[in-house]
Amino acid sequence: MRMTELKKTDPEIYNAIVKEMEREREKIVLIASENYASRAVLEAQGSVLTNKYAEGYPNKRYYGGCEYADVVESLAIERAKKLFGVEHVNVQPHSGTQANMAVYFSVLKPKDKILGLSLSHGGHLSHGVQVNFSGMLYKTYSYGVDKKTGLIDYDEVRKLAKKHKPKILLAGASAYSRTIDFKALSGTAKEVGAYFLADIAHIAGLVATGNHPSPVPYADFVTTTTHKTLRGPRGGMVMCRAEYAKAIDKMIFPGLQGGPLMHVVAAKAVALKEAMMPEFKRYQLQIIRNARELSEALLSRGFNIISGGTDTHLMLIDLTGKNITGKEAESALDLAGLTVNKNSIPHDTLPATITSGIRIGTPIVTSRNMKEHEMVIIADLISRVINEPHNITVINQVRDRVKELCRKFPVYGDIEI
Ligand code: DSN
Repeated sequence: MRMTELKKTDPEIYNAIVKEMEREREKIVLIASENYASRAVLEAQGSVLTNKYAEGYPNKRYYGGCEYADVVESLAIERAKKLFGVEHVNVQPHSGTQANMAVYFSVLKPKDKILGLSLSHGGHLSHGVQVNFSGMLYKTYSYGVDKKTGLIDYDEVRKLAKKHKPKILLAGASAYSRTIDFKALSGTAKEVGAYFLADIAHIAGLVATGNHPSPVPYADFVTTTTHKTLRGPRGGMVMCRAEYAKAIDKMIFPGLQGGPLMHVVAAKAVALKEAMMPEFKRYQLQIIRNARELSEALLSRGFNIISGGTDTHLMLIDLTGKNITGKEAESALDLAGLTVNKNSIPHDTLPATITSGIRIGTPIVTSRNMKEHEMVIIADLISRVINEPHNITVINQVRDRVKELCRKFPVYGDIEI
């Protein structure tokens, strides 16, 4: 994977890629929604399949020469079906939001109602936020987490569902650290005659390996991205019962998208194969162990974690007692080589551009083979920076320690660019 041609043809882009590689190698990335795709995934994504138009589906294409595109897409579909135990899969969505859009467009009309977890309580833009198409087209309602416990209050969801009678009840989150009770939510959906959609973008890897209960037995539709805990290429998928297969396929193409990104579909197939390996199961378990250890180590250093900890790959830290905003914490930590994202906390009084929290996840550090021992070190480094964000000596000391750790746990060590 040597980019000799790119170096000659477009040194500006080449240099940006070299710098990005350095950044990924030399920083400890704790962004819960990111991961390091394997070299095999990168190779498939960087392949000649990017050249191919393959509008349609395997054996039903609108272009000639699709025989290898068919091989690739059929493998991706079969692997996803097997991995998640679903009846039907569409592997063409370009993103998680487009996967959700396909579900909405398949069963809703404009102004129909949807009920999902509020963005400011850990939900996602595409679950009905006003500035997103989902909030513009539909009448949206949201449930939140309990102020005291930080947990989804399932009785409250039921009350809201009975009051608003949504056509879709949505489960799934971007910044909720606890196990989601898909069974309870599907019961509520049934009770009010709503479709039940589970967006498992964040926890797909955990679900695939039995480290989080699967929504598949209960949901009408399950959507996901493929690049978070699943560790594949950037993209999405829709999974559903056979009865909705035609509607979903028709909505993805020709409804919402044109030609599928076949190089990305190939990389999805590779990631799905990797996800069936025993080491992937061990990897997912270690993600959770690392998150638990990190959250305990942060708690013991005086941090406040929403809901008091985590069952998954992430945690949401409430910085209100620390005299620092999420934005300031994000900058100071990044300067020290620890990359996180600012994140609203439930009932935040600051805007989403500032926030009172940061979100921290362990998928990437676990991909680097770091274990519980390193999580304690990372908690210590985070704590030092947050306690003295303007102390350049501390920032430099932490940065050196981060570099040392990154050298000990290399990533993409076999890739020369
Ligand atoms: N916004 C992404 C995340 O970081 O969770 C999900 O789309």
